[in-house]
Amino acid sequence: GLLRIDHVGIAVADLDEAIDFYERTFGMRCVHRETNDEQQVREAMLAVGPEGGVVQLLAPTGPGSAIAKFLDRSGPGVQQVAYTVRDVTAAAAALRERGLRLLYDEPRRGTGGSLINFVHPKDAGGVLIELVQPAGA
Ligand code: MC0
Repeated sequence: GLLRIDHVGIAVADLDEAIDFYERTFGMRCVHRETNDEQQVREAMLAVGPEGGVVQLLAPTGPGSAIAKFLDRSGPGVQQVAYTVRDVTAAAAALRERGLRLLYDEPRRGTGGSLINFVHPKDAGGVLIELVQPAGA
């Protein structure tokens, strides 16, 4: 089952500019930065507050990136909602059994060494859903 909202992912064209906007406008704090070559993204995690969740800012590193395609089609905005799970393989299997298309046969590497998979947005009411099994879980 799902444990909690892991993060909300927002596609941006310029990562540094977006970090600056979130920090200065909303007082969020950038707690992590990473480049994920497989996903072709540069990303930053911004903590909402001491007990709040995190917002993930995602910028493309190349034209083949899912984020580049999203920006071309839709412009900047919410690209995904991610949920924390204990076991991403089991969670993916359970959703597949309920008829949803998962994007990967096997989990791939996400932020901070997590394991991730995605539900196709057309099978989830137009929302790209990410499943996140945190590192060490
Ligand atoms: C596409 N569609 C979306 C969407 N992306 N709808 C809602 N949210 C999105 N993010 C819609 C399109 O508008 C289209 O609708 C339909 O889905 C199919 O589009 P498509 O042209 O067939 O598909 P693509 O090529 O745009 O790919 C969509 C897909 C792709 C979700 C398969 O973005 C993907 O593989 N995403 C998973 C990886 C990813 O997002 N990586 C970046 C974050 P119409 O009605 O026009 O047919 S990396 C990350 O998140 C990691 C670092 C982490 O958190 O740990």
